[in-house]
Amino acid sequence: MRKRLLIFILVLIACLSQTLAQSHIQNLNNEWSFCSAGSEAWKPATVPGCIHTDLLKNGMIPDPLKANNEQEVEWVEQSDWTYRTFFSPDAKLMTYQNIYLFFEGVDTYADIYLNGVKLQHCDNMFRSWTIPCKSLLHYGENSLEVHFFSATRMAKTLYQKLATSLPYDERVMVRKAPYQFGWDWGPKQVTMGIWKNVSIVGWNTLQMQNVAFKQLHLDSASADLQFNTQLNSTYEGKLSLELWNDGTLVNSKEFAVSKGQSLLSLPYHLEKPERWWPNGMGNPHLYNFEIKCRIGSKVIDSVALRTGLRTIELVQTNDDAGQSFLFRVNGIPLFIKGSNIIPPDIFPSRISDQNYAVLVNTAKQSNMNMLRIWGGGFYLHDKFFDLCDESGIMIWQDFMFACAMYPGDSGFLSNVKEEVSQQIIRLRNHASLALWCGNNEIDEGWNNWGMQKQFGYSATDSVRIANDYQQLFLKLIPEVLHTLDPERPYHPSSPLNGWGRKESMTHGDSHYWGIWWGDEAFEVYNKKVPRFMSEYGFQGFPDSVTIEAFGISGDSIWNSPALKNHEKHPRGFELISHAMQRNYKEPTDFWEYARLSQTLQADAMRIAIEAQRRAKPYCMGTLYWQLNDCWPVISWSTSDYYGRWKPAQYLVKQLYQPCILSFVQKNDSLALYGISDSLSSIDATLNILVSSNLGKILWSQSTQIRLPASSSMVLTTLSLKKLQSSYDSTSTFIYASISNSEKIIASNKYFFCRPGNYKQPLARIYIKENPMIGNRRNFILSTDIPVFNLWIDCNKDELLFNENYLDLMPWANRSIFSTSITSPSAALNLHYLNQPR
Ligand code: BMA
Repeated sequence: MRKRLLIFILVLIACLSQTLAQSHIQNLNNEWSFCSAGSEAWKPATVPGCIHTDLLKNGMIPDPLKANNEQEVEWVEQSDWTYRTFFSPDAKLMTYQNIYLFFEGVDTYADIYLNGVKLQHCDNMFRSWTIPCKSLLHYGENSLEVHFFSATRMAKTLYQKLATSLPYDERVMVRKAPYQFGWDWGPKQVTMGIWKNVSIVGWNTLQMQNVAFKQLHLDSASADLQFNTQLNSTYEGKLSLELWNDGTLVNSKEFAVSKGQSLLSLPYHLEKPERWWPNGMGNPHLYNFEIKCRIGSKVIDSVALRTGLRTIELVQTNDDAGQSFLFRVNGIPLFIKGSNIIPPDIFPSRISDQNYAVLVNTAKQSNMNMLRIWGGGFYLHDKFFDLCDESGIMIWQDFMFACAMYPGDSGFLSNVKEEVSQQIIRLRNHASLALWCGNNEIDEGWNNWGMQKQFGYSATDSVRIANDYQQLFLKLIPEVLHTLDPERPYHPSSPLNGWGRKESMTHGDSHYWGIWWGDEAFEVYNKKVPRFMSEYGFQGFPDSVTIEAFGISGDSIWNSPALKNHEKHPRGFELISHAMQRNYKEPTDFWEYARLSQTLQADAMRIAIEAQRRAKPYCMGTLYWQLNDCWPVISWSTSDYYGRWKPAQYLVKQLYQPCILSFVQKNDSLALYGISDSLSSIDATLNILVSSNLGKILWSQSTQIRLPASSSMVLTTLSLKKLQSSYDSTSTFIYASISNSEKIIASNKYFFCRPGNYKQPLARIYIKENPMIGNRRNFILSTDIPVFNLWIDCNKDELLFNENYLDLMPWANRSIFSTSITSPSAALNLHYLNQPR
């Protein structure tokens, strides 16, 4: 009796003090278990998580990423699963007038039960679910259950109901990460589970929702900002809204509100704002704003908002050549250097903050200023966008639709409408968010891939499917954007034109896949230069340690099923071999082949990136395919699933430097270009020489040059004919560098022959190790004769360097650092182009 009285008094006190108090959040991620639907064999589960990772942790399935286990675990996605937790609400929580369950993400088809009562049906992985639950909640133990239904089966059932089937498969029916249904770089793992946080929230009086930040005006002198919030209120009367900037109150305003929803806004004028600049252009300055809602002296709710001030425009204007596609940041046209990214794991719930940090850091270290989040994955976690804000990495965000036609019925559209609204609200305050894009390659697919013929659509079918496309990407999404994020540019589909059309080289953005899919020579990149290259690339094998993680067994690696399963492109091995035969001698040894494929990938990237940068300002951006992987695999990635950099990643870092040199052959002459993204002009000495493969300088020339700000220009032109008649084509090369009094700014080389034919004598390379600086090792590299594509690895030790895959000349030592924590003693291995054995 006394105990009850005590509880009553405590609750009463809590009630009185809660009437005007901030909300209360109780985390419900703990103590979950799972079982196969209908069974009672409960096993411990992790939330956020998914069925595959839970089964794996409980030793109930083999690792789906290894060998051919992908196929072996297929039964998991065909089954239904139940998740359950028991929790006792905090005494404080129970005193609130309004209480709801908040599921940040449920993958995908599920029913949610509280104390045995079904509260919510979920059908979209990309939505969060807010579920009022006060009437069902009680003191002491409550049960929360989530019943999952196989998304594979749901997709099939829904697909079968279609009057006309859609290209290419069932995945389009479900709002779930498309790549989990299998891709040409990823396994098929259609998982399910509670993939984001779960909590229970109590609130009284009012809640601020959907805080939006607008820049009404911004230049270097001043900024006019506006902070809008929706108010959900059970209170009627006066309140004040306050804006705090870095802990200082900068504005406040009184409002009289009534019960229900209202919209409040607060302006802020700022003198001499510090602007946010992309990587390579300046500091990505962020402001720490906070909006507080106060009644009398009490703060009822507050929302923190960290963001940067900048303008980003997408300029798509008609010109003599066609139509531009360029980003202007803070008024300055910016050449975009970046890549596409795919989800960093096949199971999104196990992507850690650290994984995102590695990804964004790789982009930053590689001198990138933009990443495109491709539309076949999922909308990445908040942490990723925070890191991009901090690192000056702009984001091109696709909505999650890729390479297929989607349904257009009202149920599907209203589900998508809620999905895109939530995602726009979640992401729109990020300084890094530069562009919304409707989808990946759907317009191109419909118009160029022969879908209509392949599926035998009648004229009526075609019109209906095309109409559904328009409803979604030309009406629904732009309308939602118009209401929720009107200032940000929207591009309905990437690319603007398919690569088979000539307009793809003159108008808008382009995905050029003639190299790779079309089996064309790398040199074709020199001709196929669009206004903005948003996809292109070539595969390379990952590091040997990653290949071993495929789970290869048996004597012959080539015949290992695990190897075959870890190349998902139907013609992958064949296309790599073709390119190898065109440029090098194809090795028979597997490991040599793997290494040479990396060289090949880097060669392709070099030719493409140099061509696109030379063509500035005709071409104003390059986003290669692809930065990362979602499992250990042979793919187009430049850094693999484990974050190991392939040679191409180090090369991209060099090619994306603000200033580079590039040789290009034009008929009988050889032009040397200087390309600069710097905002001021560069005065430097240009040294150009012909050297023998033993390092004997046969000819040289030195001149002063001025490279204007943000330019691409021919610095010098040499007669190829003359050079070719004077020097042996397989044992000499041209080398150019520009330097100022402090350092070499840029360098590059030109072979008179295919790189595979260059005669490389055996080099003596010296490595001198200096004392460690913190946990970084410092090496001085020198050589007796020129070597190219020098690759330094650390004998299976996890070692990343600030520079690697470099050309080392006998006349210039190089100092490099390790950038990862490593054992101080691990020995280095060296490889270089055409190394004699
Ligand atoms: C692009 C992408 C992906 C694909 C890649 C490589 O077109 O949009 O769909 O993985 O090509 O084939």
